[in-house]
Amino acid sequence: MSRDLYTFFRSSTSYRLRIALVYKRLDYAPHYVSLPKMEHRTPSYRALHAQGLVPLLVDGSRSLIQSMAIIEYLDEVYPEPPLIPKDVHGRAYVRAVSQIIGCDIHPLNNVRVLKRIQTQFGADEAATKVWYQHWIAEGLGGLEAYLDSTRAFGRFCYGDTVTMADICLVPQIVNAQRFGCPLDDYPILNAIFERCMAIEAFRTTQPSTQADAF
Ligand SMILES: N[C@@H](CCC(=O)N[C@@H](CS)C(=O)NCC(=O)O)C(=O)O
Repeated sequence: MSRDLYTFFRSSTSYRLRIALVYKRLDYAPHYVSLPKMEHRTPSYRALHAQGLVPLLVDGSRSLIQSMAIIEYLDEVYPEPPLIPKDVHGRAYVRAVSQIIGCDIHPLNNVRVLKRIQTQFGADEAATKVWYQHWIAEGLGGLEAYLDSTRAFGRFCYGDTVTMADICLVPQIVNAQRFGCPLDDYPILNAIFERCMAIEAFRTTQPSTQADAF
């Protein structure tokens, strides 16, 4: 069965899927969609992804969008190794951590949002960076406090095995590093990040390794 991933090297949501696919040892053919060249907004790409965003996964005959929904899909269809806990409280916790990143941090710093504050409010490069760094500090600060308060983390966000939460965390940290965000205040997140980066699926799929990286 064919499996096609539409991806952009710097896209953190694409990176989430690259990690999940490699972690589950699922082969895929990458199709590179350049966000700077606006390839995601072309009619031909929009015919595949109505929203005009990456990532898009075509798994056999099924076309799938939204990275967290796709990770849950992959986990149901290809259960080993699991990325979602079996226990109901664990699942709620892993989804909560994932959604702090996927719903409360990432959308505020997405390319189209950064471009919009520039075109509508005249933010220059420096002001855009301040905006980005503000939402990272707010988001990762809250996430660090949440992990610290629940004490559900171990080597990874939930216990000692990789879950969807780690797959959301690592790309967000990589992006924050690229924007020069101070990250010293997040010792729990940093330790989990380092442990994840020692795992092949996280390391070999990072933006700098991708064929479309520049
Ligand atoms: N919630 C979506 C977000 C998808 C998304 O916004 N992707 C970004 C790249 S990380 C994108 O395509 N941005 C293009 C733009 O903002 O114009 C998901 O998790 O898949």
